[in-house]
Amino acid sequence: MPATLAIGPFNDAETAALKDTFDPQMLANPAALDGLSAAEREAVTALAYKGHHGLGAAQMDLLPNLGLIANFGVGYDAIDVAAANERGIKVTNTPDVLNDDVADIAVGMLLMQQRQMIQASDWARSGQWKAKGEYPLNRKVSGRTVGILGLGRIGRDIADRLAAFKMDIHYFARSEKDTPGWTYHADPVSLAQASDYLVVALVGGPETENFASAEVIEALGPEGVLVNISRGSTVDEAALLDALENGTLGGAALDVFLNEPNIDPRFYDLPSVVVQPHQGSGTKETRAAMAKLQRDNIAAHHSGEALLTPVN
Ligand code: 8YV
Repeated sequence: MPATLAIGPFNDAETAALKDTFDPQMLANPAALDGLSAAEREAVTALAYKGHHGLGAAQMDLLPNLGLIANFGVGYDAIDVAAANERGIKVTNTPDVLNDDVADIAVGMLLMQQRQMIQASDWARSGQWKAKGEYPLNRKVSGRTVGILGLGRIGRDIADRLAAFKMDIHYFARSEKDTPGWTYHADPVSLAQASDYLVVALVGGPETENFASAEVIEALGPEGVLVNISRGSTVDEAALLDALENGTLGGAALDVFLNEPNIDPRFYDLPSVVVQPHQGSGTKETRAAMAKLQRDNIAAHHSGEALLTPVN
């Protein structure tokens, strides 16, 4: 079989399945490519990729016979697809199988933020419930207005869930969708103005960088909450931190950040922020499905069949 290489922080189950199927060399990150011999690099025709380190032209040039980069994840902003195109390298991702989990965590984080579930849990555990009585009142979530910034597959699943919370659904997308009863906004600032909550569900990459801008954050306002399950790059993080610190934004619930996992420590000092360690797709069931889809794409490539989920 042609050689497969695996790069990234694959867990034990993912590693075992990759080894069973393709017996790849396993590298921790793209920088480790430098440690391979020329013969090892030349043998590689498919790459199983996981993680958020950049994979660009320089790394692709170290693998002159590479035909496929199979990404573990729906977002492939770490991979330079233009550079892959120039070299005739196909790229695949793992769409759809993670929609439910990511939508679940977006809704869960919103509830955690508005119902102050972390602080309320501490209140009970620390004895304050017994000593001081009932927890201070927080905010009602059902029936409010939510803006979904990016109505792709995951954005739509989030909207469907929040519709069941009797919310008024507003959204921004590149074009208006067939969504009776939901309100389209061509401008993210107008979306934020209309919304109590803004859920960022954009794809990552240069086109969406800082899309949730300082103006969008300001328009959401002092009672507003920003939820981000997409990529840290989609939100102007400096403006977000300033707005949270000076109270011009009410709160945030974030699964993604710039510079993960070395996130800005200012987030830890803000009680109005729910912080999650980029675990949107992180269930055993979904990660197994993502890993299988990645392997199926590699198997299809090696046997000359059509790729299941190509992105280029
Ligand atoms: C990551 C994700 O793939 O699918 C995505 O785009 O962000 C995640 O599911 C996961 O963190 C593994 O790197």
